[in-house]
Amino acid sequence: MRVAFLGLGIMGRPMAANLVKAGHELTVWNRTPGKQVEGAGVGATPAEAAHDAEVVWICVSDTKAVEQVLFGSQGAEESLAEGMIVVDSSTISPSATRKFAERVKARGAQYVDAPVTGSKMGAEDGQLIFIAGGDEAIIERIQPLFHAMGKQVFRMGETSKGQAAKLVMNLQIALIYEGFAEALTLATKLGVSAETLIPLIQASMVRSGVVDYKAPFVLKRDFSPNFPLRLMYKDIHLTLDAAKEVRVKLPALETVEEIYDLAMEEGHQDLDYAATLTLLEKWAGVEVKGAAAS
Ligand code: NA7
Repeated sequence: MRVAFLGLGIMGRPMAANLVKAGHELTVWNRTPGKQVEGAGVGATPAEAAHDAEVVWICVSDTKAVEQVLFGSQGAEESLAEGMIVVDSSTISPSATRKFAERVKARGAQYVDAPVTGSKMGAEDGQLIFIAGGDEAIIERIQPLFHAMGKQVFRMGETSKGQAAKLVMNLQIALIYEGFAEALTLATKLGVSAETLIPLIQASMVRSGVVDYKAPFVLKRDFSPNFPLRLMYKDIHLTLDAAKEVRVKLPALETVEEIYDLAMEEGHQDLDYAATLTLLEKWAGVEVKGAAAS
C-alpha cells in the first residue's frame, strides 16, 4: 500500500522501517528534518507526504502534536481525499480523537485510532500490539500494515475506544511498576537483594510482564529510554483527565502522579519511566543493585 508515515521518534522510525521491509511504498515526514528511513521517500510537509497516499499513519508525541500534523499549516488534512484512511498510533486524548475523526470524515476520509503497546523493543521487532478503535471494515483493509509492524490487533469498538483502552493499559503499567520499585527499595533496605527477590516475584502470583521487561534494565541500572518518563507522565495526565470527564476517581494513580511530578522536577524526563525508582532510593537512602551494577 502507499503509506505516508508522520513522526519518526523512538516508536515511529522502526514502525516505518518495518512497513518498508514488508514491501509497502512509504513517504515519511518528521518535524525535525534529518530523520530518515532507508527505502522511503521524504515529504517536506505532512501535506506533501500525504499527497496520493492510501493511508496516512501518525505516530507523534501527544494530542497537540497530532492536531498540528493533521490540521496545522500544511497539515495532512490538505491532502485528504475520499477513501483515504488516517491511522493514529500516538497515545492521545479519547475525546480529542473523536473531534479529529469528525474533521477527517468531513473530508471523505476514514479515521482509526490504533495506539500501541510493546515499547521500543516491540516496535523494532515488529511485535507491537495494536489497540484499535474504528470501523471494522476499515480496520480489516489495513491488516497488512498492522501485521508488518505488530503481532496482534485488538479491536476495542468505535473510534476513540482504542485510545480509551490504551490509557487504562498504561494506568496499570504505571501502578505495577511503582509497586515493583517500592518493593525493591524496601527489600534492599531490609537486607534482601533485588537479585534474590526477583525470582521469587516471578515464581509467584505477583509475577508480571512489567517485571519481566523492566527487571534486567533495573539490575543493570540502565535507565536509557525505552519508554521515556515524560511520555508516561503525559499518559498519566491523559488518564486522569479522561477519568475526570466521566467522574471516576483514581486515588492510586493520583499518588503516582506526584512521584512523576518530582521526577520531572529532578530532570528525569528523557530517562525511562523506570527511573522513578531513583526517587524512592533517595528517600530511603539505598541503591537497588544487581551483580552487573555492583
Ligand atoms: P518520541 O521518541 O518522543 O517521538 C515523538 C515524535 O513526535 C517525534 O517524531 C517528534 O518530532 C514528533 N513531534 C512532537 N511534537 C510534535 C509537533 N508539535 N508536531 C509534529 N511532530 C511532533 O516518542 P515515541 O516515538 O516514543 O512515542 C510516540 C507516541 O507513541 C507517543 O504518543 C507515545 O506515548 C506512544 P521531532 O523529532 O521532535 O521533531
